[in-house]
Amino acid sequence: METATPIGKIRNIGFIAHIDAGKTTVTERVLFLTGRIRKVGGVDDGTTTMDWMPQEKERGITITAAATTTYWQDHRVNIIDTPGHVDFTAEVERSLRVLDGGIVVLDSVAGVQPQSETVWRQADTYNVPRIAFVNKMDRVGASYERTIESMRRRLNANAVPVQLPMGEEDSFKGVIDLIGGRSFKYHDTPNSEPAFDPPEPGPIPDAYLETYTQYRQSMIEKIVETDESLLIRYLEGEEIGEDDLRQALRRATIGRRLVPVLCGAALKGKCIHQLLDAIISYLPSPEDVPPVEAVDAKTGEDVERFPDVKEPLSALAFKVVTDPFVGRLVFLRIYSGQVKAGASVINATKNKRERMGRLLLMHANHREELEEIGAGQICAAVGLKDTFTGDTICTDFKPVILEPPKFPEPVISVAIEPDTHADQDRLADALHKLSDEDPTFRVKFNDETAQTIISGMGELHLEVLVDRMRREFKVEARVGSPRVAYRETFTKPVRSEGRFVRQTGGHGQFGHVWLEIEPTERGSGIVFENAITGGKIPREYIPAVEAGVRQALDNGPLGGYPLVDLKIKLVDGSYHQVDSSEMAFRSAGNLAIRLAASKGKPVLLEPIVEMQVVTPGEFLGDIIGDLGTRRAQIRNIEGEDNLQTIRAMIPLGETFAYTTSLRSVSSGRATYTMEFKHYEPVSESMLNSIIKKV
Ligand SMILES: Nc1nc2c(ncn2[C@@H]2O[C@H](COP(=O)(O)OP(=O)(O)OP(=O)(O)O)[C@@H](O)[C@H]2O)c(=O)[nH]1
Ligand SMILES: [Mg+2]
Repeated sequence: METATPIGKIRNIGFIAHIDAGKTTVTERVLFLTGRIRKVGGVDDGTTTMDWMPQEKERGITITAAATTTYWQDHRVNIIDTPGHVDFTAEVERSLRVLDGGIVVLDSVAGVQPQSETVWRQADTYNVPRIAFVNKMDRVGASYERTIESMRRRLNANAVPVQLPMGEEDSFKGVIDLIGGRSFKYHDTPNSEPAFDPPEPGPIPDAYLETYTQYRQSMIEKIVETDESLLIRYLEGEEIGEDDLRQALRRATIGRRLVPVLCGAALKGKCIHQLLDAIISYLPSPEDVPPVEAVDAKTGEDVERFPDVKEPLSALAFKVVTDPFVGRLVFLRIYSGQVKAGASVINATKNKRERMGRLLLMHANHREELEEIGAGQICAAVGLKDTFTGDTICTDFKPVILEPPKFPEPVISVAIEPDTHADQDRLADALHKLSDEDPTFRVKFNDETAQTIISGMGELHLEVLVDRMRREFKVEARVGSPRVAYRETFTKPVRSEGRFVRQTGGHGQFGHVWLEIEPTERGSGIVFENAITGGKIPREYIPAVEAGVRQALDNGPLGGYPLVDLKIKLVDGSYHQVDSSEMAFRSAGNLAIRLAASKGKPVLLEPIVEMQVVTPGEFLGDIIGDLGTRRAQIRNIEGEDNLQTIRAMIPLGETFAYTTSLRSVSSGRATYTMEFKHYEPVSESMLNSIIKKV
C-alpha cells in the first residue's frame, strides 16, 4: 500500500543544475541501483527512462521535468529530474515549488556554471535545503577543490565537504567519508562500464591521512558552529561522535545554514550509494520543513497546513501533461490530509467542483495506480478538468489557496501559418494542449496579418514546441523567423479623458472616464484600480472600463507591442441614465488609453540577456569584436590563457543565430550560454531601426 510509508520516511527531492552537469545520468543510476529499472540507461545513446520524450532522446537534453519514485533503506524517495537549459526554466520553477530538498549537481571540470547560479537563487526563493554532488570526477581536468571554491565564491554557499575523492580523472577510485572516517573504493569494471557492486569499505589510505585530518577538522568546526551545545562540548575538548555530527549536519542542512558536498562519477556508477545515503541522512522529510502557508479561501486569512493525514486536504497542481494513453494528467503535491481515487474535491482557486478520477504514481512516463494518497506525497491525477498549473485542490472542509509557482513572461515569438485548413484545425488543438502544459508558452492571433503568433522563453523552447506540433499533433505549418517580444511603457504620468458619445437616432451611446496613468517598477505588470466615489460611474460598468483599458494596452503606440508596468487608476467620469452601456464604457476606457499615448512619452522595452562565452584565449579578440557589433556591454573577462570566460549583457534581438557566428569566429571551439535578465528601454537612436525591422 503506497500510503503506508510513514511521512518521516519520505523524501521529495530534485536534481537541479546547469545543462549537461549529469542530472539525468545520476537519476538513471539511482533508479538502477535501487532496483527500479533493470537495464541502466544512458543519455548518450538515448536509452534513458527519465528523458523519455523523443526530442529529449534525440538531443540528449532534458526538456520537461520528469517525476519518479524509488526506495532506499526503507525510505520512499520521490525524485524530479529537471532540465538545465535556461529555456525550460519553468520546469525548474514549478519543481522547486513542491520539493523539500534539492541536489545541485556540479561538473567538477567546469565548476559552478551560470545556470547553476540561477537554480541556486531559485532554490533560495523557495527555501529549499540542498546538498551538492560534484560529478564527473573521472573527467580530465576534474578538481574537487576548485569546484568547492567556486561554490563559495559564485554561490556564496556555506559549503562543507563531507567526502574526499580518492584520485581524480582516470585514477578516480572512490571516496573517503569524513564523518565515518572510512574509505570506499570501487572495483574497476571492464570497458569502463558503470560500477554497481557496493564499494569496498576500508581504512583511510596512508597517502590521504594528512588531507583527511585537515578536511575533517574544518568540517567538524563548521558543523559544531551551527549547534551551541555541540560547540561547548567541542571547545571543552570532547571528541564529537559520528551520530552527533550527522544529526547536527542534518539540522544545519535543513535550516539552510550548511550545504554538504559529496562527489562522484555518475557515468561510471561511482559514489551513487553514498549520494543516496546522504539524501536520506541530510535532506528533510515533509515533516521536517515548516508547514505550508496558505490563504483561507473563504475569509482570506493567512493559515498554515501541516503535513498530517488528519488535516483537511490541500494539494497544489504544479504540472499538467497530456498523456496519449490516459489523457490529461494533473501532477499534485499533497501538503495536508488525504484523498481517495474517485473522490469529489474542489478547486479552491477556481471555486469549481472537480472529481479526482484515478490517482497515479508516476515513473517517468509509466504509471502505477493508487487507491489513496496522503500528505507529503507527489502523484498525478486523471479526471480534473478545470485544474491548471498553480491551482489548489481541497475538500469542502476548510478550503485554502496555496501559493502558486511564479513563471517568467515569454521573451521571443514566431509566426506560424498552417499549410491547409485541416492543419489549421489541428493547430488549434495543439496550441490548446501545449499551452495547457506550459505556462511560459503563449498564443496570440494577429487579426491584421491573420497569423498565429506563439511566444516562449527562447529559440530552443519554440523549436521544441513546433517539433511537438508536427510529431504529436501532425500539424504541417510554415514557421517564421524568431522575433523579440518587445514591450512598451510610459515614462511620464498622465491624466487622460475618454469620452465616448454617439447619437444615432433612437438610443445613443454614452461613456465617460478619467484615468490617471502612472509608470511603475519594471516587471510590475498592469495594475488597475477603481477610485470612483459617489456613484459617478455605476459599479456595473467598472469591469467594462477595465476591459477596454486592457484591450487598448495590448497594442502600444510605438510598434503595437503590449504596454506594461503601469498603474491605471479610474478617478472620475460620468454616465447617462438611458444611453450608458457596458459597450460605451468599454470604448471610453479604450479611448482614454489611446489618447494618453503621446503625452505619456512612450518607450520601447527590449529584453536583455546575460551571455557567457567560454573560449580558448586565441579567439578572445575576435569574439569581443563581434559582440561589439551586437550592442553588447562586456561586464567581465576572466580565466587563463587557455580558457577565457566573457560575461556580457546583450539585447536578445542581437543574439539570434549567434551559434553560427560564434562557431565561425572560433572554429567551433567556443561555447556560450545566455539567460534572460530584464527589460530595458531602447535608446532613441535604435528605436527606428528596430521598429522598421519588425
Ligand atoms: N565523464 C563523465 N561524463 C558524465 C558523467 N555524468 C554524466 N556525464 C555525461 O554528461 C553528459 C550530460 O549528462 P546528462 O545526464 O544528460 O546531464 P543533465 O544534467 O541531465 O543535462 P540536461 O538535462 O540537458 O540539463 C552526457 O554525455 C553524460 O554521459 C560522469 O560522471 N562522468
Ligand atoms: Mg537531464
